[in-house]
Amino acid sequence: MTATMTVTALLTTAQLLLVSVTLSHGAFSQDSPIDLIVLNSLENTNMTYSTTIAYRGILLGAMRRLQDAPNCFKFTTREDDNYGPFLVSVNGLAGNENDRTYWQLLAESNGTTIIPNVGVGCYIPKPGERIILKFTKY
Ligand code: B12
Repeated sequence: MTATMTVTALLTTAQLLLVSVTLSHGAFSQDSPIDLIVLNSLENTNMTYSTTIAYRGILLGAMRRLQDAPNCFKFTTREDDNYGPFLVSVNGLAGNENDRTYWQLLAESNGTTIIPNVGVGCYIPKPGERIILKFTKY
């Protein structure tokens, strides 16, 4: 009788722990697919890549995974003391202060496009969101 009660108590504790971990960590989620569009607005060219984003993962992680996969996506960043990684070049094309060009980060979902107020090292894409890296002028 006592042994049964102890086992029941232990099981209940374990279940509570699992529920608490699930609530705080959002279950044991799998990576979600996202599209990454590389858009050169000055030459009117674009390329679409598919990659995955970890649960609540940063965009930079998805970009690194894509870069490590056998496709043509390449990028470089420069570390900024205050804001983290600044996206310098994509597929060999770099922004340039003289030409006032840069890679802008955009995110599109349900037909609405936003300009995130953080860079690739901080932005957390939502599942299904389309990320646009747009070569443009400022
Ligand atoms: C000018 C400016 C830009 C210019 C910088 C180029 C230039 N030569 O002027 C351009 C247009 C390229 C730019 C781009 C972006 N910017 Co900006 N930018 C600014 C701004 C208005 C002034 C920066 C400045 O000149 N400081 C004075 C100089 C002397 O200091 P500095 O340290 O040398 O400045 C450099 C850094 O700030 C860097 N920089 C500028 N923006 C960003 C963004 C990120 C993520 C990083 C890592 C570095 C960085 O470029 C500056 C010149 O070299 C600040 C807001 C502010 N009032 O500070 C926002 C600001 C820094 N930018 C911001 C953002 C979000 C971006 C973008 C990510 C926007 C987007 N969605 O595309 C992109 C960067 C994309 C990428 N390629 O990684 C945010 C950063 C917040 C954060 N916590 O990440 C700020 C604070 C504005 C905001 N929304 O609140 N930006």
